[in-house]
Amino acid sequence: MKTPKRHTITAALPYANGPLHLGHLAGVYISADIYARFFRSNGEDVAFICGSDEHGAAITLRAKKEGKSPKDIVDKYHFSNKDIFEKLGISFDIYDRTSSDHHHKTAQELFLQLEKKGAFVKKESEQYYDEEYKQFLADRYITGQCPKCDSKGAYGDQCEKCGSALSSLELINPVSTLSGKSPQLKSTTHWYLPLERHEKWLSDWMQKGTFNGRQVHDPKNWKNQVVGQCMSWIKGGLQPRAITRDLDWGVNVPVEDGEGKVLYVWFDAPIGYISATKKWAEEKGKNWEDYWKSKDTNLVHFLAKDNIVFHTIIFPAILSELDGYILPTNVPANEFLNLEGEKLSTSRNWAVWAKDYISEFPDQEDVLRYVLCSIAPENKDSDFSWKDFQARNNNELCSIFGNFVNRTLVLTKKYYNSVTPLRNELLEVDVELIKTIKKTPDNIAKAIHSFRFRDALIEAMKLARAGNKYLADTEPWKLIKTNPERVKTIMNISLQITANLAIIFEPFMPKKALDLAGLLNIKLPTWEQAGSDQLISSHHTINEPYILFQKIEDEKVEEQIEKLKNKGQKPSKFLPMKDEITFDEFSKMDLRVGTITAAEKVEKADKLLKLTVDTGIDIRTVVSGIAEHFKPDEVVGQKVSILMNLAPRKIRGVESQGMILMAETLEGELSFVSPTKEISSGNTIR
Ligand code: B3M
Ligand code: ZN
Repeated sequence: MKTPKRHTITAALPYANGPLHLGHLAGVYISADIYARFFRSNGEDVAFICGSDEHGAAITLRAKKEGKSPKDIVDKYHFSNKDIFEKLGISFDIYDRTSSDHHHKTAQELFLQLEKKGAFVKKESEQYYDEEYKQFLADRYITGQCPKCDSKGAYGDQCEKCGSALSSLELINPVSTLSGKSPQLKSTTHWYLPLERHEKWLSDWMQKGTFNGRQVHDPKNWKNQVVGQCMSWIKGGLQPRAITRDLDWGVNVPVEDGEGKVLYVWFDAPIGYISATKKWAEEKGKNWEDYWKSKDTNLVHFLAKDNIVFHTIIFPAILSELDGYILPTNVPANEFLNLEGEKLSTSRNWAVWAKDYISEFPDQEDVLRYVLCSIAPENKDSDFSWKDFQARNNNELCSIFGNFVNRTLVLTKKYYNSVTPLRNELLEVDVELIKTIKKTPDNIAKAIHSFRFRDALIEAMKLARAGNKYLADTEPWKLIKTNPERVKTIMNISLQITANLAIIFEPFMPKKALDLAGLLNIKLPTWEQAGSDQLISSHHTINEPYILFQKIEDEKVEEQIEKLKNKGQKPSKFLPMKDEITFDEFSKMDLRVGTITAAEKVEKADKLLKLTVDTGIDIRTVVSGIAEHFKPDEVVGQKVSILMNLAPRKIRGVESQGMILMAETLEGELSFVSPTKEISSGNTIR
């Protein structure tokens, strides 16, 4: 099947609750950007759509943890993530946000259309409820064991381990993430998408690429793991999925009995692609419907494997119920990127943050793009290591690409005062090389059309290698003395290759491609011109050469590895690191030196000691869970660190005023945190 000439390219909307790391980039955004840039360079009509996913329990939980409002959280990460994408040259046509009014409006309109059509069923059912927090436990508010893969820590809507979409009632040993207790069941009404109605057509669409009797995509072009995951779901029997939640942050359910409820984040987030397209089209004076309702549009969703079912089952089911919408032509989901041989983990800080890379490797954004594309987890999980990063930069970008370009430019300057020489009669080696120039763009295009971006990059690199080999074999620096006419031909062809490199590398390394065009003193040609051996005319003057790629020294990568090892905590040895706090938040804590002056056991509580503490400014009672480790008379006289301004709490009938700091190992061993020299009670700890 031929790819149409209009493209709606979406990249999964990152949750605006945390910063971007290399896993996000390699998993979704680099491939999506290459794809979008490639079609733009081909002069085709592209809408490259993304934005922040600003709803859902991931956001509200984060806000709660940080004592902020959800709005504070999404504002912070929306703008910082947008900025990172720009710096990395990710060329979204729009980076929208789902908390915007226009998105809410579109999501509500589509909900109402579906509701009117009878695409939902409404039913009352029992849902988990946290009595202590007086809240229903949607999605991430509840965790437990995954019923599909048995791993612990699956969420109420999804297991991140095996990618299964779940309903909270399926979780084994569910626990509320608010109170840490087992939840109660309580009755509530929700709207459901009856997925079982969609089983038949989804299965045909997925396996044969047909929809309503029409061939809409080529199933051979879909990744096995995507079809596999989706089919195993369908074969397991699709269940109705609730698309509303009892939460107060999100898109309100726009019907009378929807009060106090919002749309499920996975219902409104993909609609974010549509609302963003509308906004963009409006600003550009285009018709948004062309991008979502025209059969001539190639709709492609880029995402990582944990988002597959939402884009191959749930969103298509929604689209199929709406009038005139097309279905995705492909969902080329990537697997995961590991880091130095271990699973990436944001909670353990085992990650390379995009903003750190940008500040520590200035002007080397394209190197990161190059490396992440080279190792993209296209069909299986892959690994990023700093040593490999260095090797790819030094041995490929510097020694091959950069070396070839630099020799070409420097020799042109030296021999011809930077003016492109006219070429003479071609030899066999020249003819062969020109053939390579001609076929390279097609090879790249073929790979990109089938979402093999790694192969596409290898094909592009082959031309740089061929150029480098050409110069090494023909040795113009020697020939210049014996056969200067021959050197003119060699340098002319080398300049043509250099211009081709600028075009074919643009999707992968957009800034370097522009730099290269600048060095050649040409406007960056489009893909249609790629493959030509006449891009630079004779007598054209090129610009002053400079080095395009810098070597990365051993110390620089050692530093990165060290940094990672120091901040990243290896699995299971320690508790995961908590989220960042501000200095202000830290300075709110009033910590002081105190002395325990009396201690006794709390009745009927094995773990608790009631301590009397002289804090220098008062004498107070603190209840502390240390009774299994220390006898009362052992601790009298002990200097301690005490958190003074913690709100008083009643523990087993005793009011505790403050908290004693203890160092604790994972095995549960306890030790007091006290000054190492004589400091009297009342002095501050900062
Ligand atoms: N925000 C999930 C994620 O970041 C989600 C993607 C939405 S795409 C419509 O993994
Ligand atoms: Zn699982």
